Amino acid sequence: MAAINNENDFEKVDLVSQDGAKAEIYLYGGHVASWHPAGETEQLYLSNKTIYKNGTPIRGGIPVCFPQFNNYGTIMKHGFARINPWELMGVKRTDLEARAEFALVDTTETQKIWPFAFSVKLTVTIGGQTLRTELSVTNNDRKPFAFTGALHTYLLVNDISKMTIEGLHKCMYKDSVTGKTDLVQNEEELTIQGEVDRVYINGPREVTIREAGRKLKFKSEGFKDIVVWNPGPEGCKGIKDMEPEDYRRMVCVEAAIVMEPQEVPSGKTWHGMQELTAI
Ligand code: TA6
Repeated sequence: MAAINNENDFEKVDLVSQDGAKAEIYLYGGHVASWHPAGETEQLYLSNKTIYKNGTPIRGGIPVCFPQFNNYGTIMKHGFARINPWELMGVKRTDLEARAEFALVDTTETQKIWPFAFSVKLTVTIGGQTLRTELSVTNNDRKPFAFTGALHTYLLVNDISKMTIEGLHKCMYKDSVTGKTDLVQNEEELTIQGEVDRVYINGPREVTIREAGRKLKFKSEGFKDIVVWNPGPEGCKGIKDMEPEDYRRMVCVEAAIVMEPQEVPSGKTWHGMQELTAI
């Protein structure tokens, strides 16, 4: 069911809906690497310098960060979901949508890092102008657990200096560059000049990414926070799997759980969703 990509030998699913929307999802990381809304061009940034190697996360697309966001916890940065193989559970097509489901469950290796029995389901749905990514986390353990995480979405932009993000006015955020907390965004619209790394705490359910001739609506549910990240020129030079100028053509806007870990009692399931719509 999953086609082999010959360039890098990582298995991926090429999802196509009846109206021509397309997505590519690697089993490695359960990683959405490409999305074209129906009749439109690529909307996700994927680095040309991505290293397709076990143990290294794919740079771009939508890495799934689980069970840890960045260093908010005790295990490796952004958790292990993005560097582990997921299983393809099925692909479905209706008149309106195409959908693929992936699963990641605990192994002896993950148990050594994070001692819990879990199953995570990722559902990727495309159709028309929308890409929906749903994540559900089930606790199969006898004890409760808590996790942080994100759908670390790299959006492709034409020119970062001309892009704005609307919907974050008056929102409270932590500046991860300076470490300052309890800040409030006074600007009506967020523009990116230099390095930006912010966690909007209990962020809005909807923001809009706007460029000349293009608008992308970002919606989320279940994920309490929103992260906005661009490494800026200096930061980008230090990232070995990005071109030095790539900060100009990407911005990460991420449905995330950062500041308050999500608890999942034994036997229960948490659900979260992120939806992008090109307008
Ligand atoms: O989501 C933003 C962030 O946590 C930044 O602090 C930055 O480190 C970025 O993720 C990328 O992390 P990575 O481990 O993929 O290089």
